[in-house]
Amino acid sequence: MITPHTAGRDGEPRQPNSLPNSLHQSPPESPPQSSLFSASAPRETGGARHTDPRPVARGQSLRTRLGALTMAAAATAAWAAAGSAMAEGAASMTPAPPQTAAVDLSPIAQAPQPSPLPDGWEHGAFMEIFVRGYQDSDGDGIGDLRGLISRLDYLQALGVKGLWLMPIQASADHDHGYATVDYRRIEPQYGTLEDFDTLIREAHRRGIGVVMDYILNHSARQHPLFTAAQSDPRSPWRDWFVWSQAPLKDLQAWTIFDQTPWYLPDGAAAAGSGSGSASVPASAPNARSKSKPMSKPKANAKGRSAPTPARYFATFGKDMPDFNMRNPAVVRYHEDSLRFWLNRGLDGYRLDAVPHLIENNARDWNDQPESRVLTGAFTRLIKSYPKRHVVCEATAEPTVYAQPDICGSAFAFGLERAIITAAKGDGQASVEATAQVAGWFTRAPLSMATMLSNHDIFAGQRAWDQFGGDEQRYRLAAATYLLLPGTPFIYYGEEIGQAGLTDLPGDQPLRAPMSWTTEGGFSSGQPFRPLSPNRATHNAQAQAADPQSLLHFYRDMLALRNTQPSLARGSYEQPVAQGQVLSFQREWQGERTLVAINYGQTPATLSVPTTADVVLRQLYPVAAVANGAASGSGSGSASAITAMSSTAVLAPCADASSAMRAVTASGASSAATATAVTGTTSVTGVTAETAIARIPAAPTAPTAQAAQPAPTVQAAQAASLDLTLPPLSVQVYRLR
Ligand SMILES: [Ca+2]
Ligand SMILES: [Ca+2]
Repeated sequence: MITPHTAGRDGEPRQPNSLPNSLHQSPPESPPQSSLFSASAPRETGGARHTDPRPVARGQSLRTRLGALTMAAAATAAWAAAGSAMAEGAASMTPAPPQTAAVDLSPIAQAPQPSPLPDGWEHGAFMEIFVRGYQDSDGDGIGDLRGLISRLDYLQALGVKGLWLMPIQASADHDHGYATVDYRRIEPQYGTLEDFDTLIREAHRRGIGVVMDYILNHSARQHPLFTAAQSDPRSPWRDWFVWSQAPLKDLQAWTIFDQTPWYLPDGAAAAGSGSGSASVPASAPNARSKSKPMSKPKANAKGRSAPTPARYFATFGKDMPDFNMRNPAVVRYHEDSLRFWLNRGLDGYRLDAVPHLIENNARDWNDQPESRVLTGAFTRLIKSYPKRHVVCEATAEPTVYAQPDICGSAFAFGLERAIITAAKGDGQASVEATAQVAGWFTRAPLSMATMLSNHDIFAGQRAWDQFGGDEQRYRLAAATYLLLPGTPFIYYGEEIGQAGLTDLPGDQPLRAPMSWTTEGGFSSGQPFRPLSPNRATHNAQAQAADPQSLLHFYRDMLALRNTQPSLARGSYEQPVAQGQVLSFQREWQGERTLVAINYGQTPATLSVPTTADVVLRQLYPVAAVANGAASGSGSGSASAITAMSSTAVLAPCADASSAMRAVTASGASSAATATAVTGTTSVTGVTAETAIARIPAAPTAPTAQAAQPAPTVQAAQAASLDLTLPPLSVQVYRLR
């Protein structure tokens, strides 16, 4: 989604016909598709043959006065048809829609495209990348695919396992890319299909998957099909979009994002003055509106002069007209276009704005049941390819869209605000937010996508700006979402604390060029947008050289995810919110980890329910003893666990021997075999010793554990760990 007020603001009409026709290269696995090479579309094949066979449903779809029951009946009919279209293979499709010289509309069959990625790759952290702002390779000031390819080593070193590319298909807006003009062409400013293929290959070589945005709901106003549709009501593509000839007063009930979604097309003033002759070419600017109006019965469209000009429907503002997703031809076109990229090895999609696919009336336009059904069908198509991932943008009901029958994953909108509020540490607000964070994944699918912020201002400013440059609290927020369940999406530059811009409209402050060096390092030419104001201190090069940097902190967190499967894909258990302290445990195939975060300014002691005889191994912070830099206390040291009765106390200590002394001095039961040994852990190449202590079983615990009925064993052997957490700290343990 892109917020309407900024959409397409610099969207000068493009000239799609003038673009290099590089798309006329089928992937090697695809069967020859001669229709790809059609130079032009035979006009006579258009019109009625491709008219939506469900005029009743379509005609009713936007009528504001119809009751919900009528809507439901119409929708059922519509979705019986659409569903069968989704179920069909491309090869068995009904005749292809007429071609236009400007865009490839040909059917695309599924070509087997195995994935070289490891199972479960999608549980690793992703990076959301705005290609325009990432790295320019040729000095034109605009980021491109070759630039991104040159930064794959950086991304691999950071530990990301997936990339989400904001739209890279040809678009009209010259910025965010959500106004698509060709779904099967790379944005020329970004490169070519060959560059895309290279990107996929090079990413895969580094164990990184690539998903990209796909905008189902709308195209650009400059999309050739829309320009044809708006200029001729009898265009074969008229019904690919949503129209109404209802009087304006009847449309006033519609308000989406504080504005009307109904717009007059270009040249609308002349509507109704043309000849209406069947011989009028598609491009005739004065063609009379003869289309079946979306909100009027078919019988009203008999060639009489229309009382009002038809308006098109556009959820996200006039520059991005909604597709008519009740038209099976539109659905098929998207199916084919999705396959186009999957056949080339793409690893999945971020599906944009899916609750907006279908509208029913002025009240029922958001998250309609039909949108869920359709989204689920697209997801199934994508996942019919091996190891493909789908993540949806569904602000309405993210947890619902994350269900396997719809998207499987969806962004956890709302969680980001709770995390940031908790981490800001501001009194009661922080306490309440901590509880919200702790409870989130008790109610939400663990497959959700998490983040701190993204390219949309509705999801907040860049994290740096939200924290006012408080890097310590920034780290707590990062640790929270990088260690919680879900697939985390880091917003490019977040890992170096890149600041947003000021004095720019809309979302633009969020999308500055990536800060690679003190000078910027983004382009040898004039960047398309000002560079981030804090690049002198917060750039990738400087932070890579500083082990204490935010970048290294992100690397550490991702290394934990990448080395502890429980943190990447494990369960979510024993959440505790105790004031400004959060803790939870994760478990995967017998591996159990414990995360504890103190958002408070003062030390905290956290009682963590666990079982007796547990072994804790500190994974983070990594002890510094291996480097001979051990300190006797603080978050950088190892910890020892002491046992007193059934309560274990975790106290910082420098190394294993002091851990042992601490255990002994604590008065642990002499009968118990309290032990402390040194262990070795390797995190991102940092090898360090950590202290491991065994908590002896509580004296009262039954000795014949296996003989006890499970419920009582659990109760009898319950113990608790009292973790001592320094202010503003993160601790991660492995429990065994
Ligand atoms: Ca460039
Ligand atoms: Ca829509």
